[in-house]
Amino acid sequence: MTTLSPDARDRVLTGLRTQRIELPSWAFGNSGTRFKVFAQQGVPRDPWEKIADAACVHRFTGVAPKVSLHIPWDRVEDYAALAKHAVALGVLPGAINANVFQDDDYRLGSVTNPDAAVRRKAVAHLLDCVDVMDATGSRDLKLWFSDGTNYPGQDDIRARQDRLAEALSTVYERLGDGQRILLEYKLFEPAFYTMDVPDWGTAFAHCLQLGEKAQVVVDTGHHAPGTNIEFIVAFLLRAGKLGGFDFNSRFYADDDLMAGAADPFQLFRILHEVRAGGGFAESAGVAFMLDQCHNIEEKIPAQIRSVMNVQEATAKALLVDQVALAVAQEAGDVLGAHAVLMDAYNSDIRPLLAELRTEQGLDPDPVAAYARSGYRERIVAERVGGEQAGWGA
Ligand code: PSV
Ligand code: MN
Repeated sequence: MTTLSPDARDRVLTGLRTQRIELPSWAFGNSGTRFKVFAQQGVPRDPWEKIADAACVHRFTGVAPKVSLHIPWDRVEDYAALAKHAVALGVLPGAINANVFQDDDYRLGSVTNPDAAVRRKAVAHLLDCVDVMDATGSRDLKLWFSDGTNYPGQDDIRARQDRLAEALSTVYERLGDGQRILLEYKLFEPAFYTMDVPDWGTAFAHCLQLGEKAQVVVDTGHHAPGTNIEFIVAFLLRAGKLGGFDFNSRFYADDDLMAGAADPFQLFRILHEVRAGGGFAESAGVAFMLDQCHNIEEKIPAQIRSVMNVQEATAKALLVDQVALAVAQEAGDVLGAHAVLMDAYNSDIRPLLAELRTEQGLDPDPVAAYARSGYRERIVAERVGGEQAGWGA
């Protein structure tokens, strides 16, 4: 085991004790690609069961007390009752994700559709989502638009920006105290020629125009290969516009694989910038969310593993000796500064995390503890009949 100085140990433990990671309800449903969705046994049939699975992840990790909901995938009659159900299981509803990408009406876009009636329908859904937030006590409205065009000339790029700005401003006006819009960008897919919010710059510009209650959310899978995501994070934090993350891993496109699986070093670099920019402070309001799909692996342990990956990268980011780093940077010591980062990244912090879990009354190995718990066997036996939730249900 790497020997850590008492100061470093304290710093890492203190930071980890307050870290919170939010889980996506949709990660517990069946998912796949357009080629095949492999159904798994014991998958939730409704939002109540998805929340139960998220609560299970929290029981074993101790750091995931919130569940993001996706509307209408998680539509229920009584959202206050759903929130109560979550609280009874030891978790809380988190961000409300608006879904304006799955109706036939949205073929040419939602809020940017050339047809005003379709735009009105989309905006009405976004406003309904704010009603849901009022009922669940959620702070964040996460907006991702699949809107865009497939062919040059298909629609007027500038007019679509105008329509987007108008819709965003209507929703912004409806936000209550303490509520905010998190605007998510994505380079491509489902639109292939232009996306209406393709990158952080576009999201940032719209958020700036809207005001303080609008911030950008960085989905780590939504960039071109080779994009320096940590630069974006540093820039947004400095501007007070980093609202949160949708963490996941990608090898090729928007793969939605487990956070920290494809490139743990990138996750470390991102979290190092979060720390450097003060983003771990509660007052910074950065939401650390996962946005993943588990197509071939078991969902609950995959969520546990993902949470642990974010925790490990956070621990390494907290381990960076910022004083030594600043000294080396000021002296123009390129190799020395780089070595400070690499020392932290190459440290094995797993024993410290095990210690932290033990201190918190948790099993030091959450994945093994889950496997032993009998939860999986119980849901497989109990969740028989009904329709399993899927990506889109
Ligand atoms: C779009 O690819 C996205 O990242 C958005 O966050 C959606 O809400 C989510 O995925 C749906 O899985
Ligand atoms: Mn996302």
